[in-house]
Amino acid sequence: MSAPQALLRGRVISAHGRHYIVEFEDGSLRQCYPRGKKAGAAAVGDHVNVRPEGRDEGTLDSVETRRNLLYRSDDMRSKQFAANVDQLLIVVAVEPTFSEDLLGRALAGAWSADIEPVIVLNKSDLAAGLPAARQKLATLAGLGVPVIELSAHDTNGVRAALADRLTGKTNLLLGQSGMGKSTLLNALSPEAGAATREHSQALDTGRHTTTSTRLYHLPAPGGDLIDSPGFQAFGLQHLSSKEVEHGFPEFAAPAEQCRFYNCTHRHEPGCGVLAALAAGRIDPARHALYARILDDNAAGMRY
Ligand SMILES: Nc1nc2c(ncn2[C@@H]2O[C@H](COP(=O)(O)OP(=O)(O)OP(=O)(O)O)[C@@H](O)[C@H]2O)c(=O)[nH]1
Ligand SMILES: [Mg+2]
Ligand SMILES: [Zn+2]
Repeated sequence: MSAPQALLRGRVISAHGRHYIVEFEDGSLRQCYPRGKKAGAAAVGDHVNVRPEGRDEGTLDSVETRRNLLYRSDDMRSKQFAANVDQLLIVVAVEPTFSEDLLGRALAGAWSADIEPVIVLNKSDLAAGLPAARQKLATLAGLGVPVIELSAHDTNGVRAALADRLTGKTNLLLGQSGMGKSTLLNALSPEAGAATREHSQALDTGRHTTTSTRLYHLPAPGGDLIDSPGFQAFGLQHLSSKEVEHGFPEFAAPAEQCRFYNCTHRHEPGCGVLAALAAGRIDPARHALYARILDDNAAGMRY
């Protein structure tokens, strides 16, 4: 009987249920399965230790402590998007219409996990709808979130707008289906483009939709980019009320004026946030979203 092989450190580049593809420092890949429950919840982007089995398989021995984990959780299920993310690229488009509710939730998820968010407004070539899309993003731009307008079909334009921003970072593409996440990835990395087809499913419309999350390496100047399937819900039930509040950075300064230290900024007297809302310094739609997330979470706790 031969001695067990030493552990190898790698990074999860794709996850399908409890089956992971892990990449190692020499660029080799192994299909890995968790051993026992302890290693059962790795996410794309996780650094893991793997015991090699044969030529191209392995068992996941442990998941290293994460810097952050972006995830969503609704009543029935929760989903890990990715771990150890430096920058979140939330992709919206001129068409099809995007949901401001989902966008606000994704931003709150990023801020509460201390991940830097950027909004990419794609399909700027569809000029007729561009002013309306810009208008929908005006409040968020006013909060200081970078909004990058581009057309994923214009490869040179995409590289000029994004390549430097992505360098040296792990970047996650997130957004509703059809916004152009995979098209953007293809513009930044033609090699990744070929691979994305394997992770997609053809729809009746002739479109392809991404079915699994995967990390790709970008050509020079470099960086990693994670493509993910479009989301249709973005519950934040794993967040405490204080963490939800952290997802609304414009509340921070006015909240210092609240009379009660545990103010929820919804109906308390002497609330600095409600005062700022009444004075027009906080956007009503943002406050309504904050209240909706807290209501969802309170309802979720009753199940
Ligand atoms: N006009 C125009 N169409 C675009 C642009 N970018 C992407 N599209 C089209 O939008 C459709 C959806 O693009 P995808 O890249 O598959 O969108 P996705 O966000 O990856 O969608 P899911 O994988 O389902 O989440 C495709 O038909 C693209 O050709 C753009 O800049 N302009
Ligand atoms: Mg896609
Ligand atoms: Zn308050």
